[in-house]
Amino acid sequence: MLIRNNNQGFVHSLNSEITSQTQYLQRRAFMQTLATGAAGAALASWAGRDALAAEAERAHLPALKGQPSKVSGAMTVEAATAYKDATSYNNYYEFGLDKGEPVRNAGTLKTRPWTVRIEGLVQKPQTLDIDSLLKLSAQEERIYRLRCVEGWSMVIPWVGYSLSELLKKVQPLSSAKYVEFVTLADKAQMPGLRSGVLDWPYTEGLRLDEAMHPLTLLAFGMYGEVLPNQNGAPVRLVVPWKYGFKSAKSLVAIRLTDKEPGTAWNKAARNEYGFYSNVNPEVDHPRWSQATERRIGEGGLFAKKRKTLMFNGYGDQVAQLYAGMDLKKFY
Ligand SMILES: Nc1nc2c(c(=O)[nH]1)N[C@H]1C(S)=C(S)[C@@H](COP(=O)(O)O)O[C@H]1N2
Ligand SMILES: [Mo]
Repeated sequence: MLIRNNNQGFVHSLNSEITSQTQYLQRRAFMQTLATGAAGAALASWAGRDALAAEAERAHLPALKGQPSKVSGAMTVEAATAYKDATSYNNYYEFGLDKGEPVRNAGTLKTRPWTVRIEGLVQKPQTLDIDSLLKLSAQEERIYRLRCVEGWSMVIPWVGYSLSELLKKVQPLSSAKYVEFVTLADKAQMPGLRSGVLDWPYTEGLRLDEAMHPLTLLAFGMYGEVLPNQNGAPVRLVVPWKYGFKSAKSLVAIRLTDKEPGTAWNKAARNEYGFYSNVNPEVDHPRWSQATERRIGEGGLFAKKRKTLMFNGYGDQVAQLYAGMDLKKFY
């Protein structure tokens, strides 16, 4: 990423301790009540108008199953980042380069109608309407850490299902080795496209086995609600053991290929952002260390930093994908 050493984000986090885990749990309880049909009672006990608006929005998101993730190791026991921080401190360059810009600018993103093409080296290519994609598999909630390459992290309860569920349905050909993710690039909706920082559309890529790993999530919601635009509505990728930029927002195509696809950040700075981009405290970014991170929401500028964990703490689940690979060379 660009070095953007302004303190804007920490100002946000200082002011927003109010929306927290508690409020998140209230929202979830409210959603579960909705699912059981006792919406009226829940509304009475919940912050009225806000809840009504949110309810209309959430209608797009199938009710969560009561069970937490089945994927072993997917949940972290750490407290979720405050909702307000996670939705107002964002990287989404299509809506501006500063962390506070996406929340202000992403209102112009139109998330319906929306289609996602699944194409390339598959038996059954298809173009799916977002609402069909949403219902393709059971949604579940997964609390993942997200570690940004710039040195901060968050803990977010995502809602979605494993990308592998979709890939299995389209049946990759044996020649398919990689998956390329293409995101929306529409000048009419995205003021950030005027910037030449990246080569639009923002694209990302994974090796097929990484894409098929159960931790790799196709996310439609967070904190029990549909994704806010600035977080990548209506559908994004979340790859928790890689730096945040691999988690491409607002996907329009998923393309299976036989060659390693180019990625937006690798094209912008080849020696700084590799294809793999696994979180690795031992491999410094050429311009800064990756050994520690600041958890957004933790006490602002003077909070103690946390040690960054290998594979962002998901090593037990994913380390075997890289057995025998030199992770300094394949950074
Ligand atoms: N299309 C698109 N996707 C993107 C980005 C972007 O600029 N454009 N930024 C990435 C980066 S650098 C990070 S850290 C995460 C941030 O996700 P969040 O805002 O939901 O925390 O989104 C990633 N996905
Ligand atoms: Mo990032």
